[in-house]
Parts: sequence; C-alpha cells; structure tokens
Amino acid sequence: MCSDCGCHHNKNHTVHNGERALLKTAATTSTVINVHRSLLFENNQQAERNRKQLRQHNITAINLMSSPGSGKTALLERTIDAFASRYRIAVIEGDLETENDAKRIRAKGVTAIQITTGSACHLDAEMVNSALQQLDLEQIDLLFIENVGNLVCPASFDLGQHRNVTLLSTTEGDDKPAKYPVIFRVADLMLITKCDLLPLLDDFDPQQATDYFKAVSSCAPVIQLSSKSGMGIDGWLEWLASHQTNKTTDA
Ligand SMILES: Nc1nc2c(ncn2[C@@H]2O[C@H](COP(=O)(O)OP(=O)(O)O)[C@@H](O)[C@H]2O)c(=O)[nH]1
Ligand SMILES: [Mg+2]
Repeated sequence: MCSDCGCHHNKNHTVHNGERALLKTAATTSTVINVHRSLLFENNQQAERNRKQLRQHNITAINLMSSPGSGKTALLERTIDAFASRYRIAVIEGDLETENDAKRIRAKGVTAIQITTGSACHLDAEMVNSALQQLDLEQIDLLFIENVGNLVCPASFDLGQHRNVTLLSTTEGDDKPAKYPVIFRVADLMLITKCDLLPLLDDFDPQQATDYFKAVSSCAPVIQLSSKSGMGIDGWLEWLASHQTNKTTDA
C-alpha cells in the first residue's frame, strides 16, 4: 500500500505490487521508498511546469478538496453565478467516473474538462496538464480544479495550483480537521459548508471545527457558508477576489 496515497492506479500500480514483494527484505525496502520519492518528485516537477504555464497566462488556479458530497460543485455553481461577469472562469473536474459535474458546470455556460480517474483517488499534475492542453488559456482568469472527493490522498499531490481550499460540511462532523490533519494543514482556506443545516444538527460546533483546524494549520482563515441559502458566500467571493491579483475584466 502506498504510504503517500494508498491508491492502486496507473503507473503506481506496478510499483505497489512490486512493493509488496520487495518489502520482504530489508535490503530492498529502500528501493521502494526511492521509487515512491521519485514518483512524487516527477509529480512535483510536472506541477511546477503547470504553475509556470498558468503564470504565463496570468491564470489563478484554485484546488478544491474535500470528502465526496461536501458541496464542491454546488459552491462552484454559486461562484459562477456571482463571478462569471467579472472573471473568465474554467473548471477542471476530477471524479472516478461520469461527466456529471462537468455537465453541471457547462450548464452554467462555463467550460469544464472532466477527468475520470478510474480507480485513482486523487488528481495528479500530469492529469491536470492534459486538461490544460484542452483549454484556451488566453481566455481564462480563474481556474478551479475540483479534486476527487477524498480527505486523504489529494493533499499529497501538487497540481500546480496557487491556492488550496479545503471544504468541511456540517454533516461530516466537526472533528475531521483533527482526524485528517494533512488535507487541512495544506489549506490556504477552510470553508465550513452547508451551514444552512446547522439549526438541524445538534452535534456540529463550527467553533470546535475551527479550533481543530487552527491546531493543524498555521493561520489560514475559515469561512462559514451555505451554497443553498447564500449565507457567507460574499466572504468567499472576497477571498477569491483578493487572490485573483491578475487580469480582471472590471478593473
Ligand atoms: N443543505 C445544503 N445542501 C448542500 C449545500 N451544498 C451542496 N449541498 C448538497 O450536497 C450534495 C452534494 O453536493 P455536491 O456539490 O455535488 O458535492 P461534491 O461532491 O463535493 O461536489 C447535493 O445534494 C447538494 O445539493 C448547502 O450549502 N446546503
Ligand atoms: Mg462534485
């Protein structure tokens, strides 16, 4: 099992199978670790190339990470409604199967590239690079990357994004930042989503979730919002605007 993501996919699959055999001897363990390091090293290099390409086109890329169903696509729909006249937006969608999320985004008139990963539980920099090749980068100010729903693996794979946003929905429990610290530690912002449900939930305390988050992250902000009611969305849009420092259509 991969110590970085635990998944069995693509080129990693061979490595993992190899790992099980190789772990039998201490002498070869270091070989396995080196191969893992090399895979992440390759990913990081591609991520740097992606970042450079995005910078050349003045694109700000935001990587959205969370559990499945915590409201990433709903938030993007809300964001597009509010910001499509201000920024030229594109979306890269990551899921194991289906074009469902890309279709939801396209229904809003925004270009969306769907990556279906098969069995992989996260996006990687190479996948994002192949999506970038399908986009007209000159026509984009803000690029959202909706990562595969997973609170563990996406945190280990740099995609070339400029900012990480981790969502925690009120129905998941306020202890998740403590239980899954890595994905919250890499966050530049935590969004507590589905806050319209708070009156119905007697065991989710937003302050407790924030305290757990602050304990693992340094000083990243927290915004409580609801894509359904619109509560808190303005704070999210302000945060986005403050990180979209490049070309704007209303400047
Ligand atoms: N009550 C409530 N439900 C929401 C909210 N945002 C998303 N949902 C619902 O949560 C489910 C999953 O949302 P989706 O955006 O597909 O989540 P994703 O898997 O993270 O992209 C859908 O049924 C949404 O309607 C919200 O702010 N409030
Ligand atoms: Mg989604």
